[in-house]
Amino acid sequence: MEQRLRERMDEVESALLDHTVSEAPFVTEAARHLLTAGGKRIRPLLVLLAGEAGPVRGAELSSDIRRRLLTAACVVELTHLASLYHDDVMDEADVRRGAESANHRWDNHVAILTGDFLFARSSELTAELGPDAVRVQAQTFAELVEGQILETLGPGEGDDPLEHYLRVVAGKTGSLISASAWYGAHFAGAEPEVADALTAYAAKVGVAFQLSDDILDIASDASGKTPGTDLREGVATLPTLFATRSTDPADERLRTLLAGPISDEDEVAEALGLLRAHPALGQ
Ligand code: GRG
Repeated sequence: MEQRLRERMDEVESALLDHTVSEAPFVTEAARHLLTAGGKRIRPLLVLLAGEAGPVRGAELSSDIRRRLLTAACVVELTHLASLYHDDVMDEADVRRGAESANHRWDNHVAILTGDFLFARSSELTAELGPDAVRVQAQTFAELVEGQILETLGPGEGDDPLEHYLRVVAGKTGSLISASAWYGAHFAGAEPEVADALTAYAAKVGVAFQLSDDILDIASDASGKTPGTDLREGVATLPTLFATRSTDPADERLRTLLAGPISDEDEVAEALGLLRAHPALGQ
């Protein structure tokens, strides 16, 4: 990473620590639990990268623009963080970012309320950025939640499962990644067409990012999560959709296993083995 970007990411890191302080020491501890556990920070990084698309391209940004980009970078990471706390409650996940999830470390009440606290801090910061940012933040949050609700419901009668999956992914992951690009471009003063193009591009990057996350849930235990979460939840993802679309009699056992949530750990391991060896999914 370029030195200038690295320095600004360090500023983001220290601002995130500041924004997670509460007068109640326990709330600070719970809010910083996942913040300090790791995370790639791709959303704040995208804000800063899109912030290079303004008219002063390549030159030093004004202190006012830098301050707004820093604020926006914190907004997106705090929103993301809030969603991770809630997601782990919904998934009953034990591990996040290679650490104990908050629901496992404490309980669901603490995890839900810490997510709310982080989202409140994110909203407070968004207000500093003005009404356009508040509107984008509200729309993004609605899309994120809609994506998550659609995933929980599964495809409706007559819905194409693949189209449903792509709608879920665009909402729960694409929306915040796309908003990150908009914040960066917008606050750097980029032309509206440039900001729109970057926003649309980032929405697609977000979908691709989630596809790869879903593949890692099958293919690897190196993603800081326990593999097979989606199988236990009965959530269809691209790899399981490919496998269940196949009419090959050799896939009958896999289709049976993937018909619903799998609670038996031996069956989770069996389904993971069959998916990893599936010719349509590669090695
Ligand atoms: C309270 C904001 C809020 C939301 C509630 C639970 C919920 C609605 C939405 C869940 C959205 C969600 C967790 C989508 C998955 C997105 C995803 C790909 C997470 C992993 O992102 P990475 O790889 O994680 O960027 P790190 O740990 O690197 O930050």
